[in-house]
Order: sequence, then C-alpha cells, then structure tokens
Amino acid sequence: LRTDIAAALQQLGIESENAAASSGSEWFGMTGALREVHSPADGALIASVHMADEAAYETILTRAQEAFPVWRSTPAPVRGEVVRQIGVKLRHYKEALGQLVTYEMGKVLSEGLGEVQEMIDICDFAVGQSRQLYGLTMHSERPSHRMYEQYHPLGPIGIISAFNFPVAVWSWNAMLAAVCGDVCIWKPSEKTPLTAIACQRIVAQVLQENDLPEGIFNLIVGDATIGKKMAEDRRLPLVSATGSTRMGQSVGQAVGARLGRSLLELGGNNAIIITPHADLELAIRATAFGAVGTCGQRCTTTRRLIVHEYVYEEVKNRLLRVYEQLRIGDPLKGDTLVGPLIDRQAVETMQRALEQVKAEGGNVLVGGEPLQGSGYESGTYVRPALVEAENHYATVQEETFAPILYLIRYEGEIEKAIALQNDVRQGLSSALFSLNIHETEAFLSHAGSDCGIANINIGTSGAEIGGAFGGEKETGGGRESGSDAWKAYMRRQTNTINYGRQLPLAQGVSFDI
Ligand code: UN1
Repeated sequence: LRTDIAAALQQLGIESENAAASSGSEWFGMTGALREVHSPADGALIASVHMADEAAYETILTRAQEAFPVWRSTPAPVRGEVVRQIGVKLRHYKEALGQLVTYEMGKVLSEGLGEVQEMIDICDFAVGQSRQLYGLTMHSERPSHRMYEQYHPLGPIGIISAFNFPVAVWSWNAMLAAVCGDVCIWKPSEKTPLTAIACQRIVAQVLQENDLPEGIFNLIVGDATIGKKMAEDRRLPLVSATGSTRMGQSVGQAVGARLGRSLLELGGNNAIIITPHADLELAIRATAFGAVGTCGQRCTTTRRLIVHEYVYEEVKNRLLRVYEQLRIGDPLKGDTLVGPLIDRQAVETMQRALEQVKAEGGNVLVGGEPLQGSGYESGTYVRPALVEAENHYATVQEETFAPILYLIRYEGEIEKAIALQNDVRQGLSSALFSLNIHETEAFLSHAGSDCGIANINIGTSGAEIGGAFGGEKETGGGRESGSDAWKAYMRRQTNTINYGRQLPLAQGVSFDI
C-alpha cells in the first residue's frame, strides 16, 4: 500500500480486516463474508470488511434501543456540545479522512477534503440548531386555554448512504438526528465502508470521553439485504436513504407498507440553461465543474446543458476546448481535475449509455472512452463525454452516474428552455445562466424550475449545507441538511392546556352531563 495511505489508515484506526458492525467502540460481526475494498484510483487492495449477518444486525438494534432513552433525556444543548466535539475531532482528522475519501471513492483530493469540510460545517450548524428546536405557540379560541407545539426525539433512525458522498451525507443526517435526540444506525455503501469505519471510530472517541452510551451512533456494513431489513423494521420510525431511484423506490415502499417515515434523496437529472443573456465565461466554468467534477458521480452533477441557438455554437466550441484539456488521473495528485469512476461496472454502464444514445441519434462530440495505459491500470478511468442529443431520448431521460453531458439546443423564449428542463422524471437541481431579470425571475417563479434546488449564475452541484437539500418527483421529496430539515428527525406534538375552571369545547359544541 502506498505510504501516505498506510499512514492515514493507521491514524484512522482501519485494520486490514475489519468487523461488520459497531456500537460506538464495540465491534461485532467477524463471521460474515469478507469483502475486499479496492481503490478505484489504482486498483490496490486497501483493506477487507466483514459483511453483517442477522446476529450483528440484532445486536446493533438492541444497543441503539438501549441508548435512546438516555440520549433523549440529555438536554438538547448538551447533545449539541457532543456534536461540537465531533466537529473538533473531524478537524483533527480532516487530512487523513479526506485522503481516505479520495482513495476509497476516487474523487479528487480537494473534493475529498471538501467532503470532510462539509461534515465539519454540518456539525457547526447542528450545534447552533441544538438551541433552536423551536415550536410555535398558538392563541386558543377558548378562554383560559393556551396552545403550543413541541418537538420530541423520534427514536432510533436508519441512515442508508451512497458511495459518492461516503461520509458527508451520513453526517447531514446523523449530526442533526443527534441534536434532535435520536440515535442512529448507519448502513454505508458496501463500496465505501472504510471511510465509514473511520468516522465511527472518531465518533466513538467522543462518546467515550463524555461517558455516554455507545449505542448513540451505530454502524452496520452490509449489502441490500441489510437495507431491506432496516426498511421493514418497525423499531426504526425513520429511514433516510440516499442513492438511486430504484433503491429509493424499494426502501420507500417497504417503509410505507408499515407507515413509517422515509426521507429520500435519490437521482437527479440536473440541467443548466444558458440563454443569450448569459455571462458565458461563468457559464462554461460552472458547466465544466458540474459535469466532470467528481467524475459525474454527484446526485447534483450537471447532466443536461440546454443552450439557446444564438450561443449554441460558441458554447459547444468553448466546452470542446475545456474537455480536450481535462487533467484525468490519480485523484490524490494535486492538479488532477477528474479522478476515476467508482468501479469497472460504472465504466460499462457509461459505455452502454453512450451506445444507446448514439442509436437514438445522439452525436458524441468528444470523450466517452475508457482510458488505458500508464496510470490507468485500474480500468476505472474514462474521458468525460460531450454529446449532442435531444431531451426526449430515453437515455437522456435517465440518470447515468458517469460524466456524460448532453447538449440540447433550444429556440425562442426562456419558457421553452424551462419546459425542457422540467421535462424529466427527476427534480433535484437546476441552474440558469442569464443577466436578464425577466429570465431569471421566470426561472425562479412558480411556473419556473420544478426542482428542489434552483440556482442563478452558479451551477447545479456543490450546494452549501445551510440550505435544505433534496428534490421533487423521482428524487424522492426529502430535504436534508440546513434550513428546517431537522424537523424530519423529530415528532411534533400539539399541546392544549386549560388553566381555567370551566371546560369549554371547541367549535362551540355543548355537551352537558
Ligand atoms: C450527493 O451527491 O448525494 O451539492 C450530495 C452537492 C454536495 C452534495 C451532493 N454538497 O453537490
């Protein structure tokens, strides 16, 4: 193993063979099947992890249930103090954890570090939130009555996260859930379990230092059968899941069948619109980052570029120049812009999508091919593709988790572009580049973008944690991270208190006994 990674693993407490499940610092499940984790960067074996079996799952659930009554009775600002300490520890481990995110997942180092920064940011946000779990007060229609609402902890919650943000999306959920008084059970993607194990170890230190029950934060590494168990488990009142629409449909249906709550953050098919009034310099930069950043593996990745015919040729030529110069390679190397895809299967999926779009009439302008030769031995590197296509193509309607940008031409007014942008089943992120107020306001109006995120003169990806994150339609409707997303992790209770000596009924109803 390369020495920088060996040092990071050691600092983070990752062993060559790791247990499947953990409650704080206790580890269980050394008997399940062993899964090897290889780096997409160079194909090297990083470490192995046992996959959780039924027994490990039950142990984790029990630990979580035991910890919940203690944690929910801990005052919210004290819970916030624990999260503050997690944020401090994350700062300490930022370099090592960021490196491991990069090596295990493949995103370039500045994004690996950025992902850890996103965790630190949500910790800080959650600390403040811990003193602001506000409910409203209402004026009662009855004399000598008052009404208010309060938010109570919900219970043990399940968090299912995806490989592409192997740790940040967990932290959005877990840190808010923690200040809300919930305990959590985290199933990371089985493609990226090592960064999850590292986070669990960091959090365990804080729990121990504060003499808290270890079952407040739990980890379980398993495949889809564990995810299914979580979705069906009545002991988990909320399951938050991030991943493909197909995964979300099965989780959502299973949770719905028991009338539990699910918080879904699923696929996107995000577009940038470039109008004749755009600052093209900004638009090109934002498009490049949105389309090829993270090798096209963000749920917010720019997948469609809807360009007005007046500027279409210029945008196309400028993008071609950018695509021809992209530095593709080792994600740990400082100046790399595009790292590998997560695995060879992702490369095949990308190839299939390109074949399909060509068959539908699409024109591949540049890229798409898997890269070979020195530095690319892992077979996971591709050249990002720029493809002229039409919005209605079946391939364009799908989210392919790879760097393929579809160039779509529009004519006429902004409403035409908005209609194209909305004409997909997903509704996560969207952006418009224009300096014309008629266009920008139309895009943000009720008749504008139908997405959960709509931006002006910045791209579709790279949201800050302060806003609510999520989207509509097949994206699943959930909102995580900032704003009032914390409410999803609590149960609301409406309280009416009578401090008078009469019992007036609401709506003027009389009932004399
Ligand atoms: C995801 O891809 O699941 O807005 C999350 C962004 C990041 C989060 C992406 N802050 O691109």
